[in-house]
Amino acid sequence: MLSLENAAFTLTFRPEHGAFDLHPRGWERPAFEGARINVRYRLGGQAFERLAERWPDATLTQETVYSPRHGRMETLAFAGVDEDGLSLCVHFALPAQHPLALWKIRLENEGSRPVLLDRITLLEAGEALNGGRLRLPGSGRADPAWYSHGWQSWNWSATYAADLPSRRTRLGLLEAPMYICDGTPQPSRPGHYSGDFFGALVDRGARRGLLAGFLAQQQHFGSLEAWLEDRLALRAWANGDGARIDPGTVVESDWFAVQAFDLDVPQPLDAYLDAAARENEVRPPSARDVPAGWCSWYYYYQAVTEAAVQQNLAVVAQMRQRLALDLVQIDDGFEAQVGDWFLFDPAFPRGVAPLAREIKNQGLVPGLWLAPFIVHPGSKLAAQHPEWLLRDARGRLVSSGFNWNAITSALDLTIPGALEYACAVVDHAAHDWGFPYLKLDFLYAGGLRGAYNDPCRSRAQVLRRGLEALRAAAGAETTLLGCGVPLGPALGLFEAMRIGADVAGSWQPRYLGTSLFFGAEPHMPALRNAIQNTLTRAPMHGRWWVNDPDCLLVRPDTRLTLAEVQSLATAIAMTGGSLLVSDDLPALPEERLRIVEVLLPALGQRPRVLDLFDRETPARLRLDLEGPTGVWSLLALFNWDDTPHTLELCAADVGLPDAAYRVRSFWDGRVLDLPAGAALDLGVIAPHGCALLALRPAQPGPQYLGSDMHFSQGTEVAEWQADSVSVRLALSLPAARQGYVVLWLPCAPRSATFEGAAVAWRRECPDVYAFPVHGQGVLQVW
Ligand code: 9PG
Repeated sequence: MLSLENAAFTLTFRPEHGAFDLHPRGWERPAFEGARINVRYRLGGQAFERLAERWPDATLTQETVYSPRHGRMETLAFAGVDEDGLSLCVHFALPAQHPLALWKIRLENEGSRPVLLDRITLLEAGEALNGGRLRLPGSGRADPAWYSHGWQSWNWSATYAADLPSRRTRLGLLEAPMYICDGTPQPSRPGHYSGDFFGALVDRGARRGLLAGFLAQQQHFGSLEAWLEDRLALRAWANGDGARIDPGTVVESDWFAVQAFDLDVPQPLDAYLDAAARENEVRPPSARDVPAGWCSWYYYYQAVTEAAVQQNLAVVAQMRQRLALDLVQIDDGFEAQVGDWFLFDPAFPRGVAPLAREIKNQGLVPGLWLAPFIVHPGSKLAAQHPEWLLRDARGRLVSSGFNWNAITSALDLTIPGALEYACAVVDHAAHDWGFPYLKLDFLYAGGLRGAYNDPCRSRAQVLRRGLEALRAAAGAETTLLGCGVPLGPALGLFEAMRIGADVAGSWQPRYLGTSLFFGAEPHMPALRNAIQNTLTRAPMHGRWWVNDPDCLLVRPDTRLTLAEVQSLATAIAMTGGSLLVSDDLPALPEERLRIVEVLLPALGQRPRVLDLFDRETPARLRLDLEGPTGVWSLLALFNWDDTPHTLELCAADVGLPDAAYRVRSFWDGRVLDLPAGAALDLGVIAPHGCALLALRPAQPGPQYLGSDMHFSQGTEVAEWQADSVSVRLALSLPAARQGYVVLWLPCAPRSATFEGAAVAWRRECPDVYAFPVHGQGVLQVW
């Protein structure tokens, strides 16, 4: 028996059983007891399952090593060779500086015959699985739940309580290649769940949880399976995909990590997220890297034309003094066919390079959509290079899913010509057409199950190499947005990442004019599906990349209610990711344009998702802000029900200290008082609607409460000076933005000027006054 320790865990390894215990510091009991590791492979047509305890002549070494990414680590290595000459080594590592336990497995074929790797199980714990134990703290009020992370950008990610079934697509085989990672089980009964890359098992009674997941997916796609029934169980493995390990070659899993966390700390998953960022050498983005702009897709779809782009470009350019959008992104529809990227649709007779120049000439950034790994069966590419397309072992084309009215194919990226073609497309778009921003879509097609030209690569290795090649082709100077891409292998290669399903002009998914059969589909385009991951993947923003929550739609002629549009605007703005409008801008009425205007500039900050582990769709976001006017908390409270609901707010529910607060509600402009120790009645919130509130601890002197000019209700103020009788404040928004600021004043103002000219104020309610201003300038109140 051997033990390792760091500030977060004690790990005890029992070589005679090939099992280990993991005890999080501060927990009354180990989380895992008797957890197992094993490897499944085939050799000479026979299947083997090797458990660590049955490796003969195993050796144990314990040493301190220095990892360039994770610092000093106490490590334990257990190595042995089996009768077939396959050498196995389990490496445990407890980093001194990070509250994580890490382990990985290395296999070396020291025999004379090739080995086919099926899976490396890094964790198997729970009575139902192996006779070991898996326990969370606080048995008394046990209320277990599982945070299930989806495979690629569009996959529904959510926390399931033990009585909820997983959301699964019912579209079957047509869509399976898009949404199901081969190797990840798809359980549908409540209490049994799966996930990709990482997952978290939590106890909502004890408010503690365990994250289990891989730090990277450069070697294998990782799958997880969890059971929340009478006994908890968890299994996590790396999918070997049957890739061949030739004699003399080595395969190593990505690091597997466990983190114990408290559900109510500000960013519970940070230790894991930061470690994965380090492992993949992510360069952390700053708020300046958050794109704001226009995208052609969700109004024009494939019917986009050169003229449509030009008309919208003209509005973006002409409104810069109000809107500050800087990206104009052309989406799907410019190409002759998906796959034929060098041929153009007749609606783009000059191609796209002249548009890139026109966009640049306006001082804006041109962006272009491409789907370099997927191939339409009707493309010239499919006809000219059938040998580049991925096939199964029987030589049949592998489906990439049904889209563009066809069953699509994928490039086999282990064929040099196919990968070179995909890279040439990206290189050309960036450097010859002149697009410094590329949205690379349908990239999951580079990691499907198939009989690859190179049989020694796993799917994740094929995809990772493909993505690395695209990154190199684009050059470091190009901004890459990943879309439809498995998140793990993309880490460190993309500046921005689509983290959810497509948005649409309806709450539920619809197809052929009805939501009857498709209403419950979790991944299809729908407002509800887009917002889901905007909330549940919010913790990644700023750590792994800039999150792309998909576009904002504000036009009035969709099936969305105003409340739903405000919820979308709130979710996008509060989670800090990119902000792209996708309407026909010239046709937008003023009051809808205003919704876009007040979200800019984007804050770019990551909020707390207060109930990430408490509901399938979180309903409470909190962002703590600080500026010249002091400190305040921005809260978004959503009503995701299909019926109107009254909402109450008390400080404790949102983790704020019990005190008296002044509250301004952004979308309706109400100012309310939240007395200490009391609950505030916010009234009725419409179905799928929200309240966006700024809470400030009540003060005796003059106080800034917010404005109707920026959703943050405070970052618009660049300077603030106040004494008991006067206020001076300077605003820093685009000059052409009009609106009013709201102040709490201990006594009625006697006079007020903006930029030296007298202004007429309005009394909103006792002690609260609104002053008309515009985006830049100084307001003085006596
Ligand atoms: C262009 C679009 C837009 C959009 C992308 C992607 O069949 N499907 O499940 C499916 C999902 C998403 C999707 C298309 C089809 O949209 O997310 O922003 O660029 O491609 O074709």
